Amino acid sequence: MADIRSIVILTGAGISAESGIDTFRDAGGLWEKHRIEDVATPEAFARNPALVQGFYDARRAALDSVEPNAAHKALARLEREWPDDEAHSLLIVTQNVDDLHERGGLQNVLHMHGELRSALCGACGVRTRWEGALSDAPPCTSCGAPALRPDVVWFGEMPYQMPRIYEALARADLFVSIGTSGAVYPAAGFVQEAAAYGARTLELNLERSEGSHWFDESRQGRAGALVPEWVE
Ligand code: BJW
Ligand code: ZN
Repeated sequence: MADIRSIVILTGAGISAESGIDTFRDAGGLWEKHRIEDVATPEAFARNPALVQGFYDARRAALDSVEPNAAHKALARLEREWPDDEAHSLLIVTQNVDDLHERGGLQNVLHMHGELRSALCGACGVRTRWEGALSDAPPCTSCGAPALRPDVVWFGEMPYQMPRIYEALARADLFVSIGTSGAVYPAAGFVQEAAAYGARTLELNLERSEGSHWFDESRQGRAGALVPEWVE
């Protein structure tokens, strides 16, 4: 990687699969057990908040019994070893709402689809760290609005920090996508964006993703093996 100065890495559910967290679109994944329209849209939350809170409460509670895997740890190692000077930059963006990147030792990770261990006030936008269940839906301590919601980005909502991500994609020499199916926009479009600005692009995924043909190189296998091998 001697000629590489700026890297953007995008991770998805596949990087946490070996830790025991369900992906969305694989066989047995979350979207086989729950309909997107029932649990992952603002309309679903308005219609049936208890159902939606229950879905996220269970996934938040499940974080207690999982651990980061070799792929999370390898990215933390990359961050530690990456030169800390003005000529270099490394942005790790995750679509995941789990906290395994942080627990794997990563200092800086941008959660573009929010975080399970955070609650959001839909009225004033305040975000609060949240470990327990939200189904009792306490009022917002900041503005008094009746109920906090999970701090996750549902379909039809704007993912977090898009300007910062696009800026990094425009500067990147290398874009790496890890464990994501490439089915959800805007993240699925990052590869084309980075390539248009001249970055080399690499996919590390169990299988060829939907957008696989956009990458210069695609390696198939488990993230727990491919990521440490790539970081080496
Ligand atoms: C392994 C492995 C191992 C397994 N090792 N690999 C038509 C065209 C274009 C766009 C749209 C459209 N219609 C609607 C849209 C927009 C929409 C969208 O993209 N829809 C598509 C379905 C088409 N997008 C949005 O609405 C987004 N917002 C937006 O566009 O804002 C702009 C806007 C706003 C307002 C008005 C107008 C415009 C928001 C998307 C939010 C997505 N939210 C979710 C839920 C988050 C909360 C939660 O967790 O519940 O985010 S959906 C879900 O999918 C979650 C994930 O982050 C996201 C991506 O999934 P991911 O990570 O790729 O997982 P999988 O399961 O799909 O794939 C796992 C992969 O890993 C597989 O390939 C496996 O092979 C692999 N794998 N084991 C390595 N061991
Ligand atoms: Zn509020």
